[in-house]
Amino acid sequence: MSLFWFYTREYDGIGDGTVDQWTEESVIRGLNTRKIGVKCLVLEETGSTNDQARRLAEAGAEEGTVVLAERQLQGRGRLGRRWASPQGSGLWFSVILRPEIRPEEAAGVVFLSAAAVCGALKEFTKLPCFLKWPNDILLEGKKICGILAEMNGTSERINHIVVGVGINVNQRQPDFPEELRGKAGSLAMASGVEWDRIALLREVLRSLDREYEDFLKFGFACALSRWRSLCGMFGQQVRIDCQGTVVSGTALDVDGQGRLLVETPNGVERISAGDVSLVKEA
Ligand code: BT5
Repeated sequence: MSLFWFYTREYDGIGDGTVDQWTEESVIRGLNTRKIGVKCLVLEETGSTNDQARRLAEAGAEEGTVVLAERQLQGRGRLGRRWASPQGSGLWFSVILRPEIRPEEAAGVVFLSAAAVCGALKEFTKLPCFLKWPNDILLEGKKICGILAEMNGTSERINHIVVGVGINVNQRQPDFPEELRGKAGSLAMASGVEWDRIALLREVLRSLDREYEDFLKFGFACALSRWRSLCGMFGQQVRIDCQGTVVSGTALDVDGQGRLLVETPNGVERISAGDVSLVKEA
């Protein structure tokens, strides 16, 4: 089943001259996680790792299986938007989860994943990354990571959830399509150095493993409290595009179901879905 792809790259100017070894083995060896990363499929190129992971999940792949691609040709975000996934500079991967929870609790997976990735990025880089509702990660006001969680199941039960994570690691501004240049950033752009992508991936997988375990044990409230501690938009002026309707006000908090509470001139509104822009950046 595994398609191994061996990738080597000399570091440009930093590091100790070691090379990235993108193999299943290099990703999961000594990872010491309980679930996340039990198996890893490394692809040179694919349409979308979420689609690959969905196909594997439908064929019975184990919980915690990771699908990673060096380049995505049809990387996507929410509502079918495109996700720029060029070769050699980011981390584009998806994880298969099979939580034994009710479908209405599945939103917890979105929050635990965002908190896990943001926590790992902060820990690994010491850069001031923060969360923007519900699951974007920003650094210096630019989006450096997006997460796309897709559920398969019925109103009664979840078959699987695929959590797709896209992290901009070593891109420079010209690597982004022109329309993203003002709003997309990367760890390298903010820090001036290139990062070891495999080491970062392993940190993220470990963090996901811990947060997932806690979510299964302690529930949505636990994931939300971790998410809150990494959120950088409370108290800020926001503008939320809810598919046509626009809500403007001050972001206050999230409620127990993860809805965003916004103080507006008409009172506090609860937002279930939408695109948030920070009117004044953090
Ligand atoms: C997201 O959607 O932010 C979720 C992105 C998830 C990508 C991962 S990569 C691995 C896995 N496989 C996939 O096919 N997807 C997942 P959304 O909130 O809808 O944001 C999409 C918007 O972000 C686009 O419309 C652009 O404006 C912007 N964007 C696109 N590519 C970007 C990039 N590389 N960095 C920052 N912003 C980007």
